[in-house]
Amino acid sequence: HPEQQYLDLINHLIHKGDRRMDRTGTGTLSTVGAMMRFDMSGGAFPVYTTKRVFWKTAVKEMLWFLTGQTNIQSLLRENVRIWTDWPLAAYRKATGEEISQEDFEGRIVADDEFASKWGDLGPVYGKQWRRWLGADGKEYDQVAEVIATLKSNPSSRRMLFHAWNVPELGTMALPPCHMTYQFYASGLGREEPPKLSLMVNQRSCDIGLGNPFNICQQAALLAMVAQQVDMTPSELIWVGGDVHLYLDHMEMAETLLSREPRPFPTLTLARKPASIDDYKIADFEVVGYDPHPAIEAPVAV
Ligand code: DHF
Ligand code: TMP
Repeated sequence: HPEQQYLDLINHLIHKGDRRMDRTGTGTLSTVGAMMRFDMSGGAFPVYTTKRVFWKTAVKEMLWFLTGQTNIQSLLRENVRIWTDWPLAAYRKATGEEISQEDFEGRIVADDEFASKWGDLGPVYGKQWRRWLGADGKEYDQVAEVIATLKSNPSSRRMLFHAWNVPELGTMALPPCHMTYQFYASGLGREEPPKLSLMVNQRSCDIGLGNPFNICQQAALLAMVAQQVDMTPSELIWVGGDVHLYLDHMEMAETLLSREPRPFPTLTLARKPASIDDYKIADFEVVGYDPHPAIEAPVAV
C-alpha cells in the first residue's frame, strides 16, 4: 500500500531519528532527505487513511494559496482555522491582551481593519506564487507561467514555481515549508493525453500534522493543473529536507503504526473551470474515503 511509505518514515524517525531541540521548544526526532511517491493514475487521491485527514480543509488552504491572498480572514470565512495560531501569538505578544482564539477569529472575520492589521501572514505562499515582486518592480505570476509553458512547451525543464524569496523571508509569519513545485510531462507525442507529474521539495516537515495535509493538497494541485492543460495526473513525488516527529506526537505515531492502511479514495473534478483561478471546494468529489478515526494532536507554534 502506498501509505506504507508514510508509516515507514514515521517508523524510521522513531528508531533512527536524531533527537534534538527545535525552534518551538517542543523537541523532535529528525532525519534529512526523504522521498515518497504517489501514483495518481486511475484517480487515486493520496489522503492517508490511518487517521482521518480533513482533506477539505487542506484543499481549501491550497485554493487560498492560488488566490494569492495572505490574510487569514478569507481562510476563516471558509471555516479554516489552521493558520490562526501564528497571528494570534503575534497579537498577544504585541498587545499583552489575553484574547481567546475564538474571539480573535471573530474579530478578524467581522472587522476588516482589524484583519488587515493583525490577520496578515506577510508575503507567504500565495504572494510569492502569484505576485513575486521582482527587483524590476514588476509582479511575476509563477503559476500562470508554468501553466502557459505546459501548454506551449511541455518538455521544458523549467516548469516550476518557488516560494523561497530571500529578501522577504523576514516578514513572513513562517518561511515557506513546501518550497518548490516542479512539473514534468511524459508520454508527449506518444500518449493522448500525456501524463503530468509534480515533484515538491519541502525543506521542513512536521510528519504528524503537516505532512498528511501537504500530500493531499499537493495531489489536489496536480489534479487541477493537469486538468487545465489536458493531461492526466501521474505521480506526486514528495521530497522532504528536515523531516521530523515532534515528541508530543509520539503517541499518535504509535497509534498510526498500529493501524492497517485502507485503500485510497478517488478524486474526480466535477467540472472543468475556465482557469486555475476558478476552482471551488465543491469541485472536488472524493469517493470511497473510509479512514480510521481522527487523532487530535497539538501543533508546535
Ligand atoms: N507548524 C507546525 N509545527 N506544524 C505544522 O504542520 C504547521 N502547519 C502549518 C503552519 N505551521 C505549522 C499550516 N498547516 C494543522 C494542519 C496544517 C497546518 C496547520 C495546522 C492542524 O492543526 N491540523 C489538525 C486539525 C485540522 C483541522 O482543524 O481541521 C489535524 O488534526 O490535522
Ligand atoms: P520551521 O520554520 O522552524 O521549520 O517550522 C515550521 C514547522 O511547520 C515545521 O515543523 C514544519 C511544519 N510545516 C509543515 O510540515 N507543513 C506546512 O505546510 C507548514 C506550513 C509547516
